[in-house]
Amino acid sequence: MGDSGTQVKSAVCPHDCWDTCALRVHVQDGRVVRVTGDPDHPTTRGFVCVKVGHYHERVHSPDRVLYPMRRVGPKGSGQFVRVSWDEALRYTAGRLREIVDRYGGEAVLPYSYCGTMGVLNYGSMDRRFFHRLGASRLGRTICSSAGKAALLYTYGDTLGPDPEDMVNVRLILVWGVNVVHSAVHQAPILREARRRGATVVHIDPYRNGTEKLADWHLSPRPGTDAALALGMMHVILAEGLEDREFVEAHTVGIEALRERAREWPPERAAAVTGIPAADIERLARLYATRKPSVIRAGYGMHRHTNGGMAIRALALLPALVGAWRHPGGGLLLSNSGSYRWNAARLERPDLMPTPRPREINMIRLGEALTTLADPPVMALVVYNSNPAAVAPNQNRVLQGLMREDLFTVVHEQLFTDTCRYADVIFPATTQMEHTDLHSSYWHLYAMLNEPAIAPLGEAVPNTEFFRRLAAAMGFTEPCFRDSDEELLLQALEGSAAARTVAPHLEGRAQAEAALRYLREHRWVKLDRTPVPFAEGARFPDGKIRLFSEAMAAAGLDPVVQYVPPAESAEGAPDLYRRYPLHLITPGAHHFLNSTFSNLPSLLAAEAAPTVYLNPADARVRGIGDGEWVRVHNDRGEAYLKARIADRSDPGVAVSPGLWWGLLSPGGQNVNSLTTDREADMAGGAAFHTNLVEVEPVSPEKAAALDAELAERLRGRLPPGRAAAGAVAAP
Ligand SMILES: Nc1nc2c(c(=O)[nH]1)N[C@H]1C(S)=C(S)[C@@H](COP(=O)(O)OP(=O)(O)OC[C@H]3O[C@@H](n4cnc5c(=O)[nH]c(N)nc54)[C@H](O)[C@@H]3O)O[C@H]1N2
Ligand SMILES: Nc1nc2c(c(=O)[nH]1)N[C@H]1C(S)=C(S)[C@@H](COP(=O)(O)OP(=O)(O)OC[C@H]3O[C@@H](n4cnc5c(=O)[nH]c(N)nc54)[C@H](O)[C@@H]3O)O[C@H]1N2
Ligand SMILES: [Mo]
Repeated sequence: MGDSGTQVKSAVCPHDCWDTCALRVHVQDGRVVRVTGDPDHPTTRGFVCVKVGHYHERVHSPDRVLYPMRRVGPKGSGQFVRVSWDEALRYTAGRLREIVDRYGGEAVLPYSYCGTMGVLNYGSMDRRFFHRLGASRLGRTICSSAGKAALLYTYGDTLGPDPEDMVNVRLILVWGVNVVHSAVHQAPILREARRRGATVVHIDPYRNGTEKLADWHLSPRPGTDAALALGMMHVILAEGLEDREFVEAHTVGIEALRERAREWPPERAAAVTGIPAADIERLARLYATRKPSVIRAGYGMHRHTNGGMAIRALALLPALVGAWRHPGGGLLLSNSGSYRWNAARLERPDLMPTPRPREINMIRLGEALTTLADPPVMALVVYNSNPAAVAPNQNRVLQGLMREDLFTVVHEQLFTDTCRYADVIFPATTQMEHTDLHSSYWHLYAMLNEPAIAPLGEAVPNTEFFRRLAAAMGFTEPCFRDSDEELLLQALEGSAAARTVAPHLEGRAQAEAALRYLREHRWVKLDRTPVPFAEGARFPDGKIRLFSEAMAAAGLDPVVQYVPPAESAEGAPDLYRRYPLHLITPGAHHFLNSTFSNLPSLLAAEAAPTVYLNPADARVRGIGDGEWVRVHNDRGEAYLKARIADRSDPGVAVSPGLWWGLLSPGGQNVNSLTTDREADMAGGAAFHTNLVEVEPVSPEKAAALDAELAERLRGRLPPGRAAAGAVAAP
């Protein structure tokens, strides 16, 4: 008990973020009143980001969906009436059955991503349900698939060093990760490493504030990182700076890589990246000689049409200089391979019909809804995601969601953009109201979340929603009755967490011991080697692939190559003449994708949908700071407020997102401009590969936009804060 009857409970942050924090939840009279960071958790260190510091506002937001609802007005009108769970389930099951009978199971498409990263609510009962139904499978590519594929091709696993060990390395390349906005618990580690003598280099076309944590900032043109890495490899190999012993013992293909690197003298890399050749040489020498070193990579450079190859190029660097020998060294893009939750038990792929149903890439949702036949998509079941706001090529997506004959079911916590297009909406619990297990793609702590408050309204977790839907569909397999407790144990069976807690036990007994331990201690640090690739890769022969047969078989360059981004001066000269600005669209400081984008405090801090322009680009277009602009390309348009700042080089515009369309002038956000083209590996998304033009708007239009934004935000800003006021500096 804290003061004045406040109870402090423990929880885990569920969001799709590197840091996966341990939370302290302050509860008063059954309401969450405050959320803080757990001081006992080694990477959370007692603080949370500005977003999660407002999680309580999300839990008790007036936007919460608290009861099942059924559409009454025309599609997209946002008119719904409350119905009972029974009625909503009966109606949904009836419509799904009709569709499956007429078109087959593949006419149903699930759409989910990482609204919660909880192991159970991310994927368990839901997957069983769709497998049993024979629904189309969803390719969950929107975030990390291209980069993970590159790691798998190179190392056979998605592992990196322990971030806590990074305080002891002497060189950190912070490459395409937005530390101050998207990975804030990396910041104290960078500071501590520097205090101990490390050099930090920040490589990003967007000066997002992370450069202030670094000794040196380099600004490559968007989508050119593979060329930068190839230039570095050229210098390293030409000057004999590679770790010969490591390369010989633990890699295959050095001759092929040597040949490729020879084609990339620093001058060529400079012409592509815009980084002076002398800087590329300096970076290469620094990288090869200052040891131990780590590349702290993010997903920025992989959200491009050539993003898989960008990560492939980065992944080769630590193998060349033997950076994997040292704790904290190597490359950290993802540690998700460390956890080994029992996905097969949870998801039951064996329930799927043979042959397996078709897979639909989630970033091509608009296309799938508007053009697919044999069968067409007739039902869409959305949970853990807000596709109307987060998916690329938004006009196409909305066109699909507007189809009168599409049956759309949404299970949500809040009334989002996607809810607007639903036929039935079901209420979902937040992390404060349900149980789950968590891993991180950054640190190595397995964590347990238990409810801090009772579910609000009639909300249920994803697991329960699909349990109920399965019953309504008449699915009788016992696995559709597994409780959350049972699912926790299934997830833990054979997992790294269970093996850490109870190495002397096996199977069920081990899982039970792990769950008991987590209930008592809340987290456990995985017993995992600090040097995952010190003895080579996770392939049967142990060799890191500098040359990859698997890449060749997939039609990729088996070594590594730079291909210009599909939308760029080099990659599409005609398009570039019409749309000469490269637009990148990373996460905003106060929002997490489209999560948090409805909260008054955070909306006030972001103030207006924004695009950062370089002063030179603004000047030639007659655009002043704080003015509305129209940003457009062949896919669509967005009205944004221009901020003129030296945050990017000329030719590069940055729009942090994501605003809800419901709260944006014109009703759409920046994804009306983004490409739904697939990246070079694993169908990944290319949110940062866009060419656009930016133009000023008339004073009348500007006044109308101000009025529209104020109207959309009415009642959402704290008292005294006008809409579209000064944009708070992140
Ligand atoms: N505040 C906040 N935090 C978040 C999120 C959010 O939306 N807001 N999203 C969460 C999610 S889902 C994820 S996956 C992570 C993602 O977090 P990050 O890995 O940081 O990924 P991004 O934000 O896409 O981009 C990171 C940086 O890469 C830069 N970048 C873009 N193109 C290039 C390029 O070609 N080369 C290089 N070197 N850099 C480039 C961008 O300018 C940006 O500063 O963050 C999570 N955390
Ligand atoms: N332009 C642009 N677009 C992007 C990106 C970008 O960098 N630029 N980033 C992309 C990336 S990295 C990602 S990961 C995707 C993210 O795309 P999404 O996974 O769709 O992410 P969010 O916008 O956070 O929306 C998640 C939704 O899930 C809901 N939710 C949360 N928890 C639960 C739950 O337990 N149950 C249910 N049923 N619902 C829940 C939330 O209320 C929220 O509305 O967006 C992508 N979109
Ligand atoms: Mo993501």
